Amino acid sequence: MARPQMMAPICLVENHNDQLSVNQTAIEILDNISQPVVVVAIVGLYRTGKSYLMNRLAEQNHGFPLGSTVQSETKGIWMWCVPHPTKPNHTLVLLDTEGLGDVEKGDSKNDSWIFALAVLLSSTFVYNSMGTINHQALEQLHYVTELTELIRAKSSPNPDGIKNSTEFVSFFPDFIWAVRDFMLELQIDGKSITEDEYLENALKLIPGDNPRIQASNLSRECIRRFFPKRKCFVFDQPTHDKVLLRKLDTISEEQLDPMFLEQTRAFVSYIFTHGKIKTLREGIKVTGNRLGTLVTTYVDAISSGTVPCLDDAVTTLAQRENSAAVQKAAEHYSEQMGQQLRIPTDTLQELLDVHAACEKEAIAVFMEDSFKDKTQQFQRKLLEIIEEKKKMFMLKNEEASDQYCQEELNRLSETFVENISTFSVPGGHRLYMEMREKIEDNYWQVPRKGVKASEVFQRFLQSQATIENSILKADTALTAGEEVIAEERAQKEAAEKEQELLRQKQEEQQQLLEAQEKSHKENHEQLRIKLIHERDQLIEDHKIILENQLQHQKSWLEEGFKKKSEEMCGEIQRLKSDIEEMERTAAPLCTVL
Ligand SMILES: Nc1nc2c(ncn2[C@@H]2O[C@H](COP(=O)(O)OP(=O)(O)OP(=O)(O)O)[C@@H](O)[C@H]2O)c(=O)[nH]1
Ligand SMILES: [Mg+2]
Repeated sequence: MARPQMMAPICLVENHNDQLSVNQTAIEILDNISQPVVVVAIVGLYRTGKSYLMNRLAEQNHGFPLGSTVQSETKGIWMWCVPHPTKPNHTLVLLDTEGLGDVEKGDSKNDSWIFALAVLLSSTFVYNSMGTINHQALEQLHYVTELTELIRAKSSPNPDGIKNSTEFVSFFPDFIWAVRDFMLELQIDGKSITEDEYLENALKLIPGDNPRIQASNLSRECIRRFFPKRKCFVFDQPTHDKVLLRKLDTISEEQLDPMFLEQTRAFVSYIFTHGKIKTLREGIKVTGNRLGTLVTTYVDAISSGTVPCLDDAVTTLAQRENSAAVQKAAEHYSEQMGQQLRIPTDTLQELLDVHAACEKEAIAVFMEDSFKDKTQQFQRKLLEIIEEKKKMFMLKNEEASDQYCQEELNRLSETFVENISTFSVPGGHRLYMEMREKIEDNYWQVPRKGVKASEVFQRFLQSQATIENSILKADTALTAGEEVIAEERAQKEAAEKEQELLRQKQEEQQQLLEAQEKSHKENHEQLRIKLIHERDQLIEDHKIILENQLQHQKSWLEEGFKKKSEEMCGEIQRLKSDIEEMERTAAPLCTVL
């Protein structure tokens, strides 16, 4: 497994002349990471210590460059992949974004896109701000209210009327608000509160019609709706020395305020312990290379003027990975057949049994790596390839058997054939027959002759027919009657052998059919299990959404917003019936392979 080795961050999404584009070098780095990724993105106003905090997560002083002037330092989205410090075989991907709201920048639309991309790409989303969580801070977070226009969950609108944004919770990251240079005491009405309580309190809707209140309320509502898992960290000023403050990346830990150090450590440790693997809907875990595909798909959508859509991105992922899964599974089949098959096999059944075992494994390999193969087009492709390969192995098996049988028969009949002329004497036919039967006996004792054993011997007998006949004719010791009997016997025997061969062929045909039947069942079974699993994941997603909606409804009621809570009834009802419907379909239908 490729171990991520990045000495320094690299730009992932470039922002040039108000145009977003993907940096291919960064995508190549991601392409080489097959480990699951925990993705932490930080977003917030410019010049608020974001890059500094990300460097702490990389456990480095340097990395993401800090700016010491008021001009913003970071442009676009920067990426740093490091081995996850506490989860073996996981990669921690840090995404540092350019500061929002920089007056020197022209188009503020890009701010919204950077905000949306950070949400789409991360599993932990850190919103960074200075001072306190007040009206102003919430107004500045208006980007969150634009998400409904900037992100789509499904490519087509939901027919049953479940809002696009309702589904956000099933793929949105956990939310952390980092409050820097926090000067207040964590208290409400003289009572100590936790950081999380501070955040939750700040997110309570404020009654009133004032447009500013309404604006900040909208941010509050969106944060609560889209990010059910929320956390808050407050930080003291790193130091009170203004000069040191401007060059935090150059000073040692002892020069930092101990309180700030402790808060930073708590933040870092929380993310290392609780930062989840980036997961798309239906439990699809994101690896480095998947993340690369996501970035490319989303940024392509943005630059072509469309809205990034989760479902489309998943489809792109699935197409790419399912093709690779077919390839991998087919190779696995060939490799296993090569290893397990002892050619020539004794019987066709022996080959078919090995084939069945290898095919089963190959399908399992495919199932493991594939997803959302809705019409089973990839699985069908795999089966076609395996069928072709099986035919090739059968052919090889026949050739090997044919060759081996012929060699053995040649060896056993060598002297017999060389001395064939010695049978053209009186009594020669009896001798000839005795010798030939002896060869036949010996031939049948040779082990592992394989599927062509009878056919090869039959060929030998056929080649002997004229010889036998002339020996018979030349045998003056036989009466005419005896000659006729011998001739008839020879013909009868040949016909019987022919019949036997035919029977063997029919039997093999039957075995092939049965094997096909078995393989069909196996495919169906594995597919059924997979589909049930996918359906369960879907139900799980819906339950999370429902749970979140119910939670919401409850809190609106508690906070006295009865109308808001009532407005949610319709959607909640639809979600419930969706879930019931899915649970009723005990086994999802799969198209016949
Ligand atoms: N007051 C204060 N300054 C900080 C803090 N953290 C970092 N700084 C200083 O603030 C300046 C900007 O830090 P950065 O980490 O580059 O801030 P940023 O948010 O990444 O800035 P942009 O990338 O330009 O948006 C540097 O001089 C840092 O030394 C903090 O917690 N409080
Ligand atoms: Mg920065």
